[in-house]
Amino acid sequence: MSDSRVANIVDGSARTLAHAISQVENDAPDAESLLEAIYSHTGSAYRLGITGPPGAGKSTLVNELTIRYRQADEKVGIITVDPSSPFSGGAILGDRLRMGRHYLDDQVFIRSMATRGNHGGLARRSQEVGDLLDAAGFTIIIFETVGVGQAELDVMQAVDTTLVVLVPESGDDIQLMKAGIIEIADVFAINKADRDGAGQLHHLIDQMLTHKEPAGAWQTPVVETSAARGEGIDDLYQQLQRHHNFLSESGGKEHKRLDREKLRVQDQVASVLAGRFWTPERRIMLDSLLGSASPYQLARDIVMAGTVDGK
Ligand SMILES: Nc1nc2c(ncn2[C@@H]2O[C@H](COP(=O)(O)OP(=O)(O)OP(=O)(O)O)[C@@H](O)[C@H]2O)c(=O)[nH]1
Ligand SMILES: [Mg+2]
Repeated sequence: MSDSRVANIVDGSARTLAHAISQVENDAPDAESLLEAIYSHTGSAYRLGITGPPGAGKSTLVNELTIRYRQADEKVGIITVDPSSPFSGGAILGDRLRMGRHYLDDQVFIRSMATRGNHGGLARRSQEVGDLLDAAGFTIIIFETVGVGQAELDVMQAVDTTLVVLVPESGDDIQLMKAGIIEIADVFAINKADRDGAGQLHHLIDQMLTHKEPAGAWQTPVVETSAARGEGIDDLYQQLQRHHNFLSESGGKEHKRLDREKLRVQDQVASVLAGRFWTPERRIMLDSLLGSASPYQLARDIVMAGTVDGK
């Protein structure tokens, strides 16, 4: 059924790809068979996640980096994940302006993805959308997501390299979100370095990094950029390439890919088991017992009842 769609995606049809992404986003019934069918075409793309506070200049950086990736003849897929927006399907107007020229380039695919308030499924969906782009031949897949909260951490589970973008004023925030942010960043960019305070923040991050558990031999670099002026971007680009090479050479890329697959298998098993478990009888049982004991007790009772039935 999905054979021609698979062929279209692999052949680079933007329309089929866009439609397939919507299906994944909406948990459409045949999304799973499509993902299964494209699986053998995945595994080669490099996935880069970019996160940071609202307005830090993430999209401006994505635009600049995309110029470099295109010069290196990479095919670039850009997914903007907006954890606060229920809307999707097209990028917002501002980004259209910032990434204007790439909209005309058929080797660049830009799309925004809504989260529909479903944090749990965000990591999985980001991976799946990444797989679709991977199968479509995109060699670099960039996920941009705003903030540094749980939703962003979920998205960052789906990538090889995490770039955290801060601005000179982020000093106070970073103290608060310490652990998380230091933990997930493979590369830091202090953007808007044309403003005061970049040096202080740089120093603060360096200090915090001295306490970070090293991930193999990787030392997290901190790069000062001014995306709006196009400054520091070459350095940033090189640090990202360096991390990509590091991952490829150390086996870390394959390790991350397998980790992602492991989560997928676990997800899948949980959903198959839940699907089997919730027979009409058990649903009725749940409804009739609700409120009679704690949810924990009820869960045990319902599972035990199943065991007694020999199921
Ligand atoms: N001064 C200065 N302004 C910048 C710099 N980079 C981006 N900006 C401006 O900051 C604003 C926000 O830039 P975006 O690239 O949209 O930031 P963003 O992080 O993608 O924003 P959200 O996706 O809305 O969180 C725009 O007006 C940019 O022109 C910079 O290096 N210096
Ligand atoms: Mg943006």
